[in-house]
Amino acid sequence: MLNGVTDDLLTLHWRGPKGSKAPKEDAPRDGEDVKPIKAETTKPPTFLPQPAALITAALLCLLLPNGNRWDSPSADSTLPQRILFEEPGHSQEIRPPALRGCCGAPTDFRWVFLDDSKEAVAGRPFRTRLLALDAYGRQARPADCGALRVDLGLTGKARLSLSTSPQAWRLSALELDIENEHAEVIQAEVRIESPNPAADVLLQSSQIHFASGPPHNFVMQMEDPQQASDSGHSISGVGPWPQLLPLRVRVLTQDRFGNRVPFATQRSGGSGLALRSNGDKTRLEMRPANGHITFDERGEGHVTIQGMKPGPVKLWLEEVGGNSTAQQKWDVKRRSTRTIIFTNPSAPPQPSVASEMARSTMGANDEKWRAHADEVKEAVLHAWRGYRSFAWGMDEVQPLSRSGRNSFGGVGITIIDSLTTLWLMGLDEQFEEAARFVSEELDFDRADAQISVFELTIRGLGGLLGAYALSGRKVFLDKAEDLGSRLLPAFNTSSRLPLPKWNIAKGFGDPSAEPTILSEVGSLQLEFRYLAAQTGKKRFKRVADEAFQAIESAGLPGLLPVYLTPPQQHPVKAVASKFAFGALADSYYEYLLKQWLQSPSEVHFKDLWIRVMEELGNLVRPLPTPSPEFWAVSQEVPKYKLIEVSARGEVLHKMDHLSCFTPAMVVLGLKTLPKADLAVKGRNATWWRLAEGLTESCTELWTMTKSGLAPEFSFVHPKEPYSFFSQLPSDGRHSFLRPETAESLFYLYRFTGDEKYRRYGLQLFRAILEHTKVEGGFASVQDVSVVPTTKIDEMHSFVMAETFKYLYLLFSPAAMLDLERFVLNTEGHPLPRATGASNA
Ligand code: DMJ
Repeated sequence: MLNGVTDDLLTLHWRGPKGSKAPKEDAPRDGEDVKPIKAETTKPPTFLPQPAALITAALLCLLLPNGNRWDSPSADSTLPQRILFEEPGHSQEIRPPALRGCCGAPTDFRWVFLDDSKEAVAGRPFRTRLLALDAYGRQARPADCGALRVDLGLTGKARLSLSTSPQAWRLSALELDIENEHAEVIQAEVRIESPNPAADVLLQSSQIHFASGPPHNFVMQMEDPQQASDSGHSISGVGPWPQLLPLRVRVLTQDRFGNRVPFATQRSGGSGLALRSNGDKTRLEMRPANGHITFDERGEGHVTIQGMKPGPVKLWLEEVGGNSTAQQKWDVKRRSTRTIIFTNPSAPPQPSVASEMARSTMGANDEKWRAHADEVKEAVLHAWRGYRSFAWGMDEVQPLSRSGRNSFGGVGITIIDSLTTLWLMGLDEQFEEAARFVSEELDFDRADAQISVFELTIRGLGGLLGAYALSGRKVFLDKAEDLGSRLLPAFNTSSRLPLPKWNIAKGFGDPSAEPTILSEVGSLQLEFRYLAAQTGKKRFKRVADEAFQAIESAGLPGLLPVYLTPPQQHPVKAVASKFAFGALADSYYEYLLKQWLQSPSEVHFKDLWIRVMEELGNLVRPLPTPSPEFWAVSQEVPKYKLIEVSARGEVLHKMDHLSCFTPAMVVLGLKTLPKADLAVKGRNATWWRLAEGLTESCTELWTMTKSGLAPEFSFVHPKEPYSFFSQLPSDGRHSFLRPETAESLFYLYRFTGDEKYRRYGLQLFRAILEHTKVEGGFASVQDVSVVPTTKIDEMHSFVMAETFKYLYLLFSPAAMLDLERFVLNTEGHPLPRATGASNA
């Protein structure tokens, strides 16, 4: 067996048209004086042809003297006819297919199993290559290869891997990556058809043996000889306590897909596993006393434990000895940790760990909403699988055509942007997959394109730093530092406002004469400041602060127009443009508050934010500071709308869905600003009403349409009660499944506990499921007022990064994400908050 392939079963034969002529003796063509790599193919081909030989062949092709390098021979030129293939049972002489090649038409194919991987492993793509050779054993002409139809037949659960296209010939080689989640032997068969109607078909068939992957799951099962019940967490014994109740702990190791896998053989250096606990001998005894587990050949081991008194004990497996990294060892512990509660059956029943958790972390209604949180998790899994199957490594999946697109230079932004969601949802397997991509495949040198500095910061840096903050894994910080360093020169402008786009692979950006977008330069600071704090490299903070100071240097505290002068222009000035809280401005305002939460000693951020809040009323209808008489007659909170004001002061009655982050921001301020700040001018009451009223309108943006999805923006009637127009604007009736309303529902629920926000969230989620779900993920929609919806072939990375994350958090207990500890960047990635800014 070689490379996971049983070579003795490999056969190669032409199935030629009946009665086809015997191939003639081969002879080099005019001007060709080359040696074939391998001329004969009457036997099964040799596996693993040396790459060097292929390169030599390619060079020889290029050096051909008679100019037929990539020229086609004339249509009627005689093709070399020399190959004799065998069919099982009888020999048959067959004419090679009438194709042309660099050095000859493809007449001979080798299917080889080339890869760094030493064997086919369940869960990893196994690389194979199909090589097209001409009659002399040299590389054939790629253009002609393109005309070939290649089919791969696979048995078992094997499939062609996500990134594989059976048409994408490169230098006469086609990569066919095969993957399988099961450890099994599969039959794989390649068929090749030429476009020639008298097509010859080459069949090659082989067996591939997928071995189990490395141990990933560590299963501990209690085998109780005295009928103790194991409910998953809690174990009760029989008879009065203290009773030494010996329990056999059965330990199994499995790969990611649940295939049983012996632990010992998978790790180098002969490491072993030991059972550990947080209890001393007065609480728990083990046999053997050191907890070391001896595994049998099936990968099963045992330790006996005895609880010595009632109460919880944490158990986990620890890797001992061997060469595994600290990270791998930590993973073993993390994956295996389990709490067991030893109970005294004669005493009143003790709460299980789950119910303890429920009590400490779940509100009264959390249990009820858990099923909906699980549904959101399922939706993320669906989206992830779509992306993984059709666009892995690319920026975004195109869920209709089931392909991918690179809208951010091909850095795999969906993977980076999804990390924190996967972590929070406990989708460990998918998180590990994403983490592996970051550590093994993510290469910013390949992102040779002009990419938005803002998007790379909030999605790329934010995603990596959030993953680092949650998981503590250094690889995320290292990659963030790499990305941050590549972005630094974009800030090197005369104004200190960064260029809008930068090529992180080559290190240049087109000097932009376009006005600077406020939100793009005003929401980079959380990420760069956190990066500086974690790496100790002050330059990251410096560039972000200088950009922020450049905005301030325009001399307009409070509301700012959406455009500033271009980055190369100094001094910075505001450009006459509209004032808005939606597109082009949004996250600048959000980051004023959040920078203060990140660094509470820098009160000028808070002061600036309060100033904005003081002016925000100008962009709200009805005005949010009604007279006391108004409140005297109405306790009802108006459905506030955010409108825009042009440079000349005209009101534009239009509300962007993007502006729906505002209620979230306002309640976050209400929960964190010092009480003294909120007591001034009735801010507390006004802002609460504003947040609640705006949330109602944002929800209405969704529920008012036929599909239940929100349009990109809507016009607002210019008179009381300032309702939305029922007719949607022709250029605003699409939906990208944006997250802002879900974001606000999450914050409003978190800070008020009012269950209506969860109900609203469920309505949003149902509309997304019903009208956007397709096989490849969740598609954007062309017109939210038409059902069935016409879908757009795109799924933005923020759908997983934010929309589903906020819905999941909305339906989950508060402990899922502690907002006292974390502040979410504008893409929904949690970054640590400094302590100190909270009025709770
Ligand atoms: C996200 O990338 C971020 O939330 C950003 O701040 C605004 N736009 C999108 C989502 O709509």
